[in-house]
Amino acid sequence: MNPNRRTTASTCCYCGVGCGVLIEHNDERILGVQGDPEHPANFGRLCSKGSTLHLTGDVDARAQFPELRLGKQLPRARTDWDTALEHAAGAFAETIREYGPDSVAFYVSGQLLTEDYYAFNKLARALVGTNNIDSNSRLCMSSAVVGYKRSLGADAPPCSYEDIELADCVMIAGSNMAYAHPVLFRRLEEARARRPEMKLIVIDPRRTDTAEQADLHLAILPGTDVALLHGILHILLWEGWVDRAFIDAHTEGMAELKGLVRDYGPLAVAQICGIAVDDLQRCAEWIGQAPAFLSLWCMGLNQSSSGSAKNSALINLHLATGQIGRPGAGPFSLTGQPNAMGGRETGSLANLLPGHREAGNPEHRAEVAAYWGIERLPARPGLSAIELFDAVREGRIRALWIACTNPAQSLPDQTRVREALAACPFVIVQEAFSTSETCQFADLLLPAATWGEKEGTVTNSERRISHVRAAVPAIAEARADWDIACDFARRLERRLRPDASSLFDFTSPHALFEEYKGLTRDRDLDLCGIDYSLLDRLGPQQWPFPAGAEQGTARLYGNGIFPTANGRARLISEPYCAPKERREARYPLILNTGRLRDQWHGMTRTGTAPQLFGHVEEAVLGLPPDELRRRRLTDGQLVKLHSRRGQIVLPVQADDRLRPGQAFLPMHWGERFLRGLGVNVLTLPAVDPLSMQPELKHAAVEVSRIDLPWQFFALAEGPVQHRFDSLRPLFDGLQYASFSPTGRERPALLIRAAHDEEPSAEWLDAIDAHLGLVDGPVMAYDDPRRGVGRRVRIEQSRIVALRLAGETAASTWLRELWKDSRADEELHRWLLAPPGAAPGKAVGTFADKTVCNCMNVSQSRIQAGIENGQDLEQLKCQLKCGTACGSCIPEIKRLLAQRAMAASA
Ligand SMILES: Nc1nc2c(c(=O)[nH]1)N[C@H]1C(S)=C(S)[C@@H](COP(=O)(O)OP(=O)(O)OC[C@H]3O[C@@H](n4cnc5c(=O)[nH]c(N)nc54)[C@H](O)[C@@H]3O)O[C@H]1N2
Ligand SMILES: Nc1nc2c(c(=O)[nH]1)N[C@H]1C(S)=C(S)[C@@H](COP(=O)(O)OP(=O)(O)OC[C@H]3O[C@@H](n4cnc5c(=O)[nH]c(N)nc54)[C@H](O)[C@@H]3O)O[C@H]1N2
Ligand code: SF4
Ligand SMILES: [Mo]
Repeated sequence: MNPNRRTTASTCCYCGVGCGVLIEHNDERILGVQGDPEHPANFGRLCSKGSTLHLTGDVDARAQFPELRLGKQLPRARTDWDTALEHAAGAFAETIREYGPDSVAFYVSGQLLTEDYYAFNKLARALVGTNNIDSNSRLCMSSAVVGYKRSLGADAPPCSYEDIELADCVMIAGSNMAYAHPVLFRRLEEARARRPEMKLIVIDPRRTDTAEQADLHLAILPGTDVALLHGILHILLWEGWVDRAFIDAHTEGMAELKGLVRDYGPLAVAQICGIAVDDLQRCAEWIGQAPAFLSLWCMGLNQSSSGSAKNSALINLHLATGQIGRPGAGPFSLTGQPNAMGGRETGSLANLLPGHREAGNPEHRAEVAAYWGIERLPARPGLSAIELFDAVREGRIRALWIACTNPAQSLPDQTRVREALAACPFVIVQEAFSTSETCQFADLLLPAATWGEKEGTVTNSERRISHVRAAVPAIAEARADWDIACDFARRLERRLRPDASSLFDFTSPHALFEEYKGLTRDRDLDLCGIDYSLLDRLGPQQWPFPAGAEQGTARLYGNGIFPTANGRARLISEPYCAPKERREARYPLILNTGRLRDQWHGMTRTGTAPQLFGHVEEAVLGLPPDELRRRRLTDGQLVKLHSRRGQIVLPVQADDRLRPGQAFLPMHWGERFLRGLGVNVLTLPAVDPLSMQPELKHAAVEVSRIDLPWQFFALAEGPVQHRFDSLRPLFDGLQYASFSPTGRERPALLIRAAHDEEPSAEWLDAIDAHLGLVDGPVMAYDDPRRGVGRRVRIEQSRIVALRLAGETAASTWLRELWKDSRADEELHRWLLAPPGAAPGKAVGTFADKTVCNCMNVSQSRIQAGIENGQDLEQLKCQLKCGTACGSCIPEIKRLLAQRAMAASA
């Protein structure tokens, strides 16, 4: 036992629930994670991602040293911080002098801490003098920002998590909370178990695990939310289920809105949305009659060309029924990233300024300039993410700083994004993991400290600020984001304003926080009463928390007064508009993209933990069974998935939770894990006109069968990230290749590939060399005439590496042997047998999935238990599934329900 083992309270670095974690560590390393029982977001719970944090972040995948290249054709070479930042400051200063301040831009992230955000924002606006600072929150929360501001006057989610438990009717729209906000979903499940009368409505085109738990699931046609929400309001008005007194006293715009929703009668709406009139009616009734009505929403509403209208239409329902400012009531937007809220508060979107101010408002600019002690802030509007990358592509932006986001994976229309990144004269990437797709475009790579290594604050979905604490020192030469930004800023100051005193004399994140908070004074989010020591004393706090306050604010607008000019909330009238792309003959399917339970975005972190691939192992396109049949496709078959903008090759799988005409692909797969430019090569850059948020959930696509007779399969234990790095580029020439870490106890890399013809023998030799399949205890079989080859490496009577080329029929069977540490006679016999069927029992197309990640329980074992008549409690008792983090419980319930359905049919 290491005597230095101790615990540091911090937060989870994934989703916006903002759970508290207790990090167990010694002086150098993180050893374990537990939920913090004292943290008011999770009270000790963690989901499958949070509870495996200590298993992620393989040092081999980390960016460790600054790296610089002095020409696009050259490789980057390791350098020191001084050289790196001097070079950067020189390049920025030169670009600014020659082309003006708007020729540089910063693209930052909702995963930065508030202090990091503030430093970058001040750097861009005060020092460089540009509003070109935008964040990946543009892809995430910007429609919610517009929604709140337009309707309520300020960007403030008015509710608390507790309200989810207190509501009588909860409506979840465009959110797969069971996967994306699991700990909150757990709280909702527990509340419903205590109060079964509580109603749950889910609006999602897919029957997700979240929808599966609903009392009413409205599987609307994608993109039709505005019509649906207006249809609900139409019924509320018609039936008199509105709060007249509240409307009269606290809102404006009802006359116009009434005129608009008159046209959204139940029949028309049911038809637009593709749902039953009765379901629409029931939905309105439950909302209208609920003593307390709360709605939760996320990317299904925000990531849309009518994202702002969807937000407004939803908030309209709350204003019309007076369901806001009371316990258990209100429009509650779920934030995606851990500190998307902090980004909004510090004004780190092109159109914002710190303290919920507007960059386009001259008074706001003057206030911030005065606070910073500079003459003025730039008046020219900054560019939002999509426009920003267009400007880079067109050469209007010539120096780009990217921090804590992976645009070469996450932005829509990757072909264009990559043209931009390749064309930009100077790209800085400030990254914790050198494996992100964007790193390949970096002229300067700056290694960033990350989770467990950095200090600051974050704000979660319920406006609650937590103190994020470092447990261990940053790896190698990595530095905290705020520190890098400030160091660079001081060097740039010496070039741009040599005579002035520094604006960046910060020596700690706390100093940044203290300066930042002054900009919130007397604003709606006033958090002047908070400092780090208060958070350490009282725990995480909700803003507003003005100076002198004793505690934070759980609920806003209890008095019916809104932060608008006349104190009234606004009912917004926006008609329904169809999404930008529609189904048509050439592209008859709508591609929806979203989250998996156990992966995080581009998977730089979660992708280092083999056990997080147990639930879903590889990129697979989900299609409704009918669509598969119509195209004569079967499970596991490779297809070409194409849109107007690009294509990828991957296997298909029947998914009966999708309606006809729809397809679903997880958003996580980028170029590293799947050959091609990833899911976003297909998506379109159309944006919402107000929020500028792109439509990431609605692209017209088609699938076509692709025949790739030459197949490849390999599995090798050992240093997974090293193997990944050396092998991945070798597969660039193939039409299909997919990579996944696997193995809980013995980590291994798994590769599947296919091509239309047999690659060269030299290519295969190179692969074998990397896999350790050339010499030593390697058994081989080659049939060059048939193009079939097999290699298996056996050490201490166990398979440690294997490779099949030409034909892969035995792959699943071999994998089982590997997993069970068997290398018996049967293996030897098979190895020498001619090509053909694999030995052993018949196995499914896809590997058996691990439903319960904590206790390592597979779907087949759960299904066997269900066949034996076990219910949830018995399954928990016998198999232990669902007894730790609980993230798998919705899925187990679904499997139980499926069985019950099958039995009654
Ligand atoms: N496991 C996991 N959790 C995460 C993340 C992660 O990467 N992994 N990321 C975090 C982040 S940054 C975010 S933003 C959140 C996202 O959280 P969510 O928004 O809940 O997740 P998504 O899966 O992107 O999309 C939610 C649902 O929107 C539905 N949808 C698609 N089109 C429409 C439509 O037109 N109308 C409606 N009503 N629904 C539609 C999809 O079918 C999908 O089920 O998750 C956060 N939590
Ligand atoms: N098709 C499709 N595309 C989508 C979405 C979708 O639903 N569908 N969702 C969109 C949404 S909502 C979001 S939020 C975006 C997310 O998109 P990204 O922001 O690109 O996602 P991440 O992979 O989380 O990128 C964060 C990067 O920061 C690095 N990093 C981690 N910690 C630190 C740190 O402390 N400092 C620094 N400097 N770097 C760090 C990580 O290694 C990672 O590469 O994706 C968007 N793209
Ligand atoms: S719900 Fe899961 S991913 Fe989100 S903050 Fe909590 S532990 Fe982390
Ligand atoms: Mo997000």
